Amino acid sequence: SQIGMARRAVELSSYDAQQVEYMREQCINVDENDRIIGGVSKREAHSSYQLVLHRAFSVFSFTSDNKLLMQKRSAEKITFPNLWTNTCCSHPLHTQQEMDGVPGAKRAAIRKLEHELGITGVSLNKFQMAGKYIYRAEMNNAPWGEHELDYALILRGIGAENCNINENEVAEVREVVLDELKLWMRKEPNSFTPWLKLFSQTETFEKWWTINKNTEESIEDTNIYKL
Ligand code: DMA
Ligand code: MN
Repeated sequence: SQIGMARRAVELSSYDAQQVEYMREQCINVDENDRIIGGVSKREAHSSYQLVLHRAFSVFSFTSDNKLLMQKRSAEKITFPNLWTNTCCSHPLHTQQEMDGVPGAKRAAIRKLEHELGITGVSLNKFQMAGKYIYRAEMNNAPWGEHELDYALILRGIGAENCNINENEVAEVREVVLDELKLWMRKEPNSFTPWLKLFSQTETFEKWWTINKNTEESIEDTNIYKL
C-alpha cells in the first residue's frame, strides 16, 4: 500500500469469524484504465468511508440448455448477504499468479468456483472474457460497498449438478432461463445484488445467453465499460 495513505476500515467484531478472516485478503487496487496501483485489503477496499477501486471477476455459467447457474449469497457474507446473484464473484488477489491480467482473473475464478461451489476441473481456456465493467454500489443498511473493475467471464456447460456448495459462502443454487430471471427480477427487485441488476440492464447481457457455444472460437473482449 502507498506511503502516507491512511485508510479507514469498518469494525468487524459483529460478523462471522470465517468471513472476517477473508477481509485480510489483498485485493488489487487499479485506476480506471485497469493499471495496477498496488495492494489494498478487502476490508479497506469495501469500507464505505473510501471505497477503493479494485479488480474483481464475475462468472456467468450457462448450462447446455441455456440456463444461468445462480447462487444465493449466504447470511454470513459481510457484503450483500442473502441476495441472489450470478454464478460466482470474487477478487483476483495481489499475488504474482492472480495479478497477471485476464489469465490472473481466470485463475482466481477457478479458485473461487471450487471454494464457493465445489466446482472442479475447470481450465483457463474454458472461460470467455466478455469485457471489464466499472461500477460502484453501496449497501443500504450497512457501511460496506463495492467499487470494482469487474472482469466478466462466461462459462458453458456447468450447472447445479456440478455443485457441492460451501454453506459459509452460498445458501442455495438455482438454474434459470432468461425470461424466468427477467420476471423474477421484476417481481422481487430487492432480492438481487446491485451488480447483477446493472449487468442485466446492458445490451450484451441477453447476447451472453445465446452466443456461440464454441468458446474456443469466440473473441475475448478486454474493453472497459461503465455499468
Ligand atoms: C466480489 O464478490 C466481486 C464482485 C463482482 C461483486 P464477493 O463479495 O462474493 O467476494 P468474496 O466471495 O471474495 O467475498
Ligand atoms: Mn469487491
